[in-house]
Amino acid sequence: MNLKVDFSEEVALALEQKRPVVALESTIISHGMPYPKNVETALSVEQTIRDNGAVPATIAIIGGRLKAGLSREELEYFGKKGTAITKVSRRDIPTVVARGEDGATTVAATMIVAHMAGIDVFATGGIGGVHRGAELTMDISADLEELSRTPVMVICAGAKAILDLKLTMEVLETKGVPVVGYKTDELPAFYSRESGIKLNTRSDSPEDLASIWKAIKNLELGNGMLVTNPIPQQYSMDSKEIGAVIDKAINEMNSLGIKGKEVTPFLLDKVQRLTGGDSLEANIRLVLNNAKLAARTACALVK
Ligand code: PSU
Ligand code: MN
Repeated sequence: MNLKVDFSEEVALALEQKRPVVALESTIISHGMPYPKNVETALSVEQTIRDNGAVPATIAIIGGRLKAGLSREELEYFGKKGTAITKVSRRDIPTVVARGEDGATTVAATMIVAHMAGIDVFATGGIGGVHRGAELTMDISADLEELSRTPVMVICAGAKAILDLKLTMEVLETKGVPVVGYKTDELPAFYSRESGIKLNTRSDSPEDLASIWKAIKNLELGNGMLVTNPIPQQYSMDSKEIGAVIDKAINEMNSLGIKGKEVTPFLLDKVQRLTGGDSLEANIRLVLNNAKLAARTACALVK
């Protein structure tokens, strides 16, 4: 019995039988994509995980309770309410729980709940990181700190160029987070496969990812691990084109004076609007690709 987390029946049974489980975040649903594409995507991500032999556990807070595994109705609720739901990172968890409120969990908060639930593998789209201009604003996502202190493997497609990718990599290095390129020597930049930033570690199979993960656990290092899985070639976007759109979005954000936790959702929304849905399609494809790799890695882990 886990007193901290409420499990769906499917997730509880899978964990009890030591079958592979993959955690998923809920901020990507409420704040990362528009309705109804967000709900459609959440459902197909869950299906992809099942098709690849694992059980999906979408993480969220409902009525002040930490949840692992949401019903279709609950996914629909988060998708429909969108940004009206509180975006919950580590610092927001106690308030939302104490007040019995609902919350959509970011990468950081999802890692925390996944760890409490006993789930090792977590698939998402992109992580938060060091924002451009952070030398003045100090805007560095709590996702990076969490990767250094919570033992969960996060599988993503790199990070969006709304961030300063070089500084993001520096902070991850300082904090001792292994960043592993899946079948690549370079950090993928979310919408495109290349960033020009070399990675220290490359892995070419789910079994190898699982073995690196087991070393972290066996040695009790206590930190997480970041796997960066490039968007499939056929969906990859032109990085110059998307770069220009991102510059425009950042200028608009600065002129509006948007700060703090609103920054990332504002930029995600702006970029999607400015590219007329092309970037949304790429976003969906890369999340599905990450879900597949996460499921295969979770399967390799229980072998
Ligand atoms: N980047 C994306 N899509 C997302 C997010 C980031 O490409 O949906 C979300 C994730 O939930 C991530 C959060 O954990 O934004 C980071 O927010 P912040 O920068 O405020 O820490
Ligand atoms: Mn921030």
